[in-house]
Amino acid sequence: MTTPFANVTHVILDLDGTLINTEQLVDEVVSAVLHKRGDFTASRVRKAMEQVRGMRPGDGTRAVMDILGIRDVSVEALLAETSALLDERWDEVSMMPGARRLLDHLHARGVKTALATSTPADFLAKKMASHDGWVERLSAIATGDEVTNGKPSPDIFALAARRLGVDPSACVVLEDTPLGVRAAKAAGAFAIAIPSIHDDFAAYEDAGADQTIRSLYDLEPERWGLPPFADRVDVRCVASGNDRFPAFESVLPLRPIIRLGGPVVRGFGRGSSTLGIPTANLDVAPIKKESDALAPGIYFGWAGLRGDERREDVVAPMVMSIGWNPFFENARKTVEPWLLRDFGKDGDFYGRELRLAVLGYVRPEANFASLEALVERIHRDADVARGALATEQFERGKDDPYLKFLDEELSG
Ligand code: ADP
Ligand code: RBF
Ligand code: MG
Repeated sequence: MTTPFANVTHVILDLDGTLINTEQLVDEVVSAVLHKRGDFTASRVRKAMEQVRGMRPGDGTRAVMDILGIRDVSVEALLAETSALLDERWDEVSMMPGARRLLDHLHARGVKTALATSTPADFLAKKMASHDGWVERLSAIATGDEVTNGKPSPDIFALAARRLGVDPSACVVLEDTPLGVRAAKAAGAFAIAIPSIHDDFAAYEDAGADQTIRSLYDLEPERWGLPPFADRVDVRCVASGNDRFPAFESVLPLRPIIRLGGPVVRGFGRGSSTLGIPTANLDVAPIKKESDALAPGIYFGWAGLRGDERREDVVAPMVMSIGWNPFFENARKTVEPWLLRDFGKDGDFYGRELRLAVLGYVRPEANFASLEALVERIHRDADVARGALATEQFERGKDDPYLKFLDEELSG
């Protein structure tokens, strides 16, 4: 048994970047508006935006204008400009990976939850218009317009706790921004940081986070005295002759499963050469929605690879990495499956269509002390994947028509 960090009874949730995936959209829209107001470098705007993440829209706009020295327009006018653009696009926003699972779990187990969002109530209604009723299942909502001071002030979390009828010390807060973590700690609550934007973890520690995790998939409610998730399954790993790892490992089945695909492109050119592990990279841009539905991390599933004049279509087990590869500090997100089959002389996939049915989550992306340790862990991931895909639950995933390009043949 792991020792709990705390014994809380209630959960307070930040909205943007924690439950719903708004941060990239807001960054994109606000940055574009800011760039029109001065000759700023992209990195200067990015840094300014970083400093205000988590603030109320008005506070954030004012702060960003101060940082960049924008004076030829009022805060209200700039806010109206960005709001109008965002209102056109809120329907693009989906939930963060693992958010639905968490809300369903807490609701099913009778744990009371509150939303503590910097968003004012009138913005919130527009933002949530395309979401199907989970907001109504929360016990309390505290919005940015209801408090005198926004995050990093503790007011919003104090208000949320009051509405839940408990002291903040009985609450754990889930937050994706350093300012939000700071606010939660100032209120006297526990705080779990879950960075939503590919980010430096140090800022969250500085803000006083009690724990930092890479996504909601890695949340362990029992660590906080809350009921544990019951949906992980233990799989017996296919022996790799490596006794440094236990025989069983738990994986998280994805509900729903995620399907994504596209032509195989060139990656960083180091999979085979540096690691001895070839990974068939997909272009992320055309599959942004599907890949954003997966938290950065390691997954398993089945791959369907389109044949050509010389080669047949194949379906093969796969283990894949999605994210920024902390060990190599990639600047862009990659989606890269390793197909767990030896293709020999047929192993050139470039340009061929690859389709993936992603069935389960194994672990978060990690950094490693050495290349050997990374390689060893990836081989272990493959053992976990083979073990999982041999169970009835996951084996049948290989019959997915999507992997066999049947949908295309049907539609002509
Ligand atoms: P890149 O950086 O271009 O992705 P890698 O060194 O990672 O190059 O090798 C990946 C390429 O190796 C794939 O695009 C594919 O053409 C080939 N390949 C051969 N066997 C496999 C396999 N089992 N899984 C993934 N890719 C493979
Ligand atoms: N890279 C990391 O930096 N950290 C990881 O935890 C990690 N896990 C991986 C797991 C699997 C199953 C695979 C196939 C790759 C993983 N990689 C990881 C990515 C690896 O760095 C990448 O394949 C190479 O950089 C080649 O592009
Ligand atoms: Mg690769």
